[in-house]
Amino acid sequence: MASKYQHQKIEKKWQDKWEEQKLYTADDTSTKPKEYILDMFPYPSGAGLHAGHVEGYAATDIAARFARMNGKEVLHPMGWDAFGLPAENYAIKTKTPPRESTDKAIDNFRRQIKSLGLSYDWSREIGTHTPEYYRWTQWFFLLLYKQKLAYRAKAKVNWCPKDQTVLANEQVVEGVCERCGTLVEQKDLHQWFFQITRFAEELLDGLTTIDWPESTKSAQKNWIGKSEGAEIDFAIAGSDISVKVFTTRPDTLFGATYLVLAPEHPLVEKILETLENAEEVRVYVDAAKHKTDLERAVDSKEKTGVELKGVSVINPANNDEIPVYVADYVLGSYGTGAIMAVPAHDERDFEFAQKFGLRSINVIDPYPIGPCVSVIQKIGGESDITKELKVQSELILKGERVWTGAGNLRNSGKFIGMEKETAKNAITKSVGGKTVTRYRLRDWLVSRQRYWGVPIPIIYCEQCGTVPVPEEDLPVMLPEDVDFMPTGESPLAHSKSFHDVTCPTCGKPARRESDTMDTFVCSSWYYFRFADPYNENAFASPEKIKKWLPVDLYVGGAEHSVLHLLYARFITKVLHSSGLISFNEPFKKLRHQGMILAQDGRKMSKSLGNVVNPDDVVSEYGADTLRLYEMFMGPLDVQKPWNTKNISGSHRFVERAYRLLGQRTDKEPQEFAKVLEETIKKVGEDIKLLKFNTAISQLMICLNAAQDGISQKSLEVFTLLLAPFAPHLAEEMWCELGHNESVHKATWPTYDDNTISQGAVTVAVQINGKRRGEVVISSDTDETTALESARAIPSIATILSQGEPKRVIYVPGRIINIVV
Ligand code: ANZ
Ligand code: ZN
Repeated sequence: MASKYQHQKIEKKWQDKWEEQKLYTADDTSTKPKEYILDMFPYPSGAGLHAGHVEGYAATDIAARFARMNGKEVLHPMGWDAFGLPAENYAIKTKTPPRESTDKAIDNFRRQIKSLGLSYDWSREIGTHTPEYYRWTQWFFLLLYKQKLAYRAKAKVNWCPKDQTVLANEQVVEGVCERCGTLVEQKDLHQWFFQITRFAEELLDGLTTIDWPESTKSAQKNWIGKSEGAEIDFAIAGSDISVKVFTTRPDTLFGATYLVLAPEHPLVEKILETLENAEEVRVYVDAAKHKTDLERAVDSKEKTGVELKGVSVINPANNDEIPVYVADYVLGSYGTGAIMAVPAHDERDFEFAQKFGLRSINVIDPYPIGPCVSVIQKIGGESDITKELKVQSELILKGERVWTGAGNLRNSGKFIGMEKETAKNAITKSVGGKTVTRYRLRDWLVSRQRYWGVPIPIIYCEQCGTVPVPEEDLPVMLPEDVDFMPTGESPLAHSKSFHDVTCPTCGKPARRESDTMDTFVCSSWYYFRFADPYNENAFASPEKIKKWLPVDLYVGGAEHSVLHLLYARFITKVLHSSGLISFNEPFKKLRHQGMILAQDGRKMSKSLGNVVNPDDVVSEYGADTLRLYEMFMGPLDVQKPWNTKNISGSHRFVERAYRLLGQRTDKEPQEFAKVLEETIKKVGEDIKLLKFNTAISQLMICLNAAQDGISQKSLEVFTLLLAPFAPHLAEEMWCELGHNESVHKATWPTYDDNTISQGAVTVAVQINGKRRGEVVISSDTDETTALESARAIPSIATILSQGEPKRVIYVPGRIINIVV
């Protein structure tokens, strides 16, 4: 046994051994219960691994190792989300083909990830940019096409008129092209869509069945944006045309004092020439083209609009003639692209009405303020609060304040006095309206006018029209000899060999679709492929899918709360409804890792020069130290700043644990048994809850308690507990303890509740008299050991790393107060 722990040598040694022994290969034929533990596979950027990657990967690795030690057959794979815009941009800048730069980045990522000693089954590695993989991405496209879930339609895209190219949303910076600064336009082009909206209801329903963070579920719910409302027709005065509006508040129809059309509403174009202010309207409509829906929908923005002079519509409830406006706060893509505006009960309408001097009629008697007013009148007395209430409610009743709450109808003809919810149906019916359910969710636009992506497997033939590439002709290979510099079209359109084909149906010359797919298509199904990565006859066989899926634990960044996680659920639902799989949610349990900030509390970024490179930490302190440090920083899901100073704490822990080998004794102190049992219990429970920071605290307590000597048997147990967190260290110790088989194939220890309940006490830990936490120690623990135990609390460790305590006041069994 070497006296000092040589992490470089030891970590490399075990990594090689593990690989040689195929220790982490998931066995398809195993009869043990399975556990599928998955990380969001990374985009292999040229910048290499980020401290945030390490956090998520270390977390799932602990869960995977723990599951194996608890008798599970674990599938824990890794791969590369390799297509995408950054590689293409890099190619344009440096003239390196995207495949070259991507493969290089992958090699670097793989090297970095391997240096962390993570227990991935590398035999299942996949890359979305390989023909073996993207063949099946194309197959998925065809599956959707056959079910009419993939279709082509015109859609608005960001268009740079100077570069003659389509821009992704992230390439539009404050309305101008990121590359040349030209004002970006919204242009109508033919695009491919996946009809995710058909699954809106199922995507909502499924949320109640999965163990995901509430914030993520609610983000998806809002994105889907279900609302129940009504469509009501407003006749144009003096014509037989009418405008259909969508409203969630038909109960306020009597308060509708004007109507608003979205700038892209077809009626605007149709009646433009007949308007008294045609020119003014045209200028406004053109200006709106430069804004994205997101910019237009911002609530804080001042409302703009133009009246359509010369037209008016009839409010069908009371036959009032009301004016019509075009305004960009109404979106063309939602509802019917037209609204009835009710300033008295809608904030946006109120703001607009104020600006344009439009009427506001209150039609809902504010409840509970309404009854309050009558109570005030009855009592006669007026406190400040009741006075204020009265002022407010009078303003509301005059339509000078918005009331969005409950109440009964006023100013509403025969519906006066009716409760608002009841009135919704009654009024809709009385004006011949239709009750409808609307979703904010839009179909998924999947085509990209880009080179570095999966070719869409479609052929256009003059005779046969749109022809899907026959399955047996897949993959449609991405040509490697193209000029990927930007022009007006997809770069693939310029590759003659790619572009000119014969029609698979009639054999005549035809043209291949030159767009590629959104990379989110690649990542919407990759978790299936890990179950059966070499299958040449299917994206994965039914048996392997049944064996491994769904994913039991999925960990990744919260930035994927919507797009990726929604698309993956959609694809799973498509497979389910096609009868190809038996489950309808891909990820049973999801957790996000919190962002790791730089030491200065800001986001790590190259330009700020505050990025931590995991390679540096691994070479100086070792992978185990880095893993322990990141897991000890705080709860997994919270944001936390890097602190280089604290790394040495984790490093000391590794060295002290290793030294225990030399502290073995036959006469282990009696109390230690209890601490060890407590540690088995606590660490196991915490891992199940992914509370790794507190699990490590407990390991530190146990290590401190072992300083007075530890038996061979106890040290074996301690080593087993250490294994998921510091796999190299534990393996080395296990070997030194005389075992031939890997610690990672050993069984997780059990504990005896009886031992634990003997004499354990909770001691409060204070810093300068302020409570900072507690430790569970035996009632006869001495001061030095108690202080060491207190150091295992992260906040205390941080404080004590700045200087040793001035004084310690210790009352055994009660309190330890540290004066600094
Ligand atoms: C009249 C009304 C009165 C409305 C009232 C609200 C409150 P959600 O709940 O998000 O579905 N709306 C309809 N289509 C719109 C569009 N294309 N662009 C912008 N706004 C639109 O919102 C539905 C409400 O948003 C609808 O109900 C409509 O305003 C507006 F006291 O109609 B409401
Ligand atoms: Zn044809």
